Amino acid sequence: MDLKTYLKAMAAETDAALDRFLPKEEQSPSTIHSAMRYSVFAGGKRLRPILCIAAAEACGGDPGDALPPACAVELMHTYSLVHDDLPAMDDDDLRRGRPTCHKVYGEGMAVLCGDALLTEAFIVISQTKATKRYGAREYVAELAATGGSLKLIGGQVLDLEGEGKKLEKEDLVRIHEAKTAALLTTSLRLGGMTANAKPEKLQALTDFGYALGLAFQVIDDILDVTQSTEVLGKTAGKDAAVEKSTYPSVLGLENSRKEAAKLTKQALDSLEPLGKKAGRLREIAASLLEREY
Ligand code: GRG
Repeated sequence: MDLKTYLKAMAAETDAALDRFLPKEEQSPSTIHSAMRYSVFAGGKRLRPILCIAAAEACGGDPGDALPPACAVELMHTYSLVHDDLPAMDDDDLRRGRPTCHKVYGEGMAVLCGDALLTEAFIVISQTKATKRYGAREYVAELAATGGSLKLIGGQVLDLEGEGKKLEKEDLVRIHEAKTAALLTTSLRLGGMTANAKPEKLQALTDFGYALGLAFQVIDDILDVTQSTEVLGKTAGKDAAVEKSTYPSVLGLENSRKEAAKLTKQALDSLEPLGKKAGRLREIAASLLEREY
């Protein structure tokens, strides 16, 4: 299967599983279930679930077993986007090509929607099949650590406190290793865990996720200044408008491109211990460097 077909197929598998896991829209109180489904099925790339499934395959596992954690990381990701878009945070009107959750359902409902998606992530991950090394306790602990104040929330705090300030590259790394890289890393590790991966393999996935996550964020910052709102499905040029320090504003555009390439190479090198089975992860990493949205 070529990469394009694989990405489409795994995104479709994830969507079908999310549809099964999430409460139906008609389920009372329907407003919250409608808001949850509106935000989840808004056309995201499903990168984190795909990385989870591909990591399971890279460790010799069954992609079907990786679906609960794949859905759980997408639910956590979607919650973070819904909350990040709120007026009290980034105050965005557009996400995944549609009006943001609070624009459609109101701020109170968007807060609850994010809370419900985060909680649902734990309901879903608790259904992951146990292997010899890992059970519900390990899966839940892994996801919880990523959502907590040392990772996603902590990164968001640094991000909020950095607004309007001139940050150094090291500050950007500190923010994005806690946000973007942390969730990508956990997506990969959870996939590896469903394949009963040995600690050395999980370490390789951790190193890969760290470098890939930072590369993904550098590219995200580049696209914010080089792409249109239509292509991105979110407001382009937003970072500069709110005086947020980004890789292009700190390093310049050309050096940011070099940084993304360097981090992608670092990510690819980290996959060495996984051998040939990690071919799909290699393809995904290389394709992300070329992405246009
Ligand atoms: C708890 C409010 C709160 C925040 C946690 C992760 C995070 C911190 C906030 C998310 C907001 C954000 C813009 C993070 C940067 C990560 C990023 C590049 C998100 C976009 O990911 P894509 O491109 O989005 O994979 P799709 O829509 O394709 O899923």
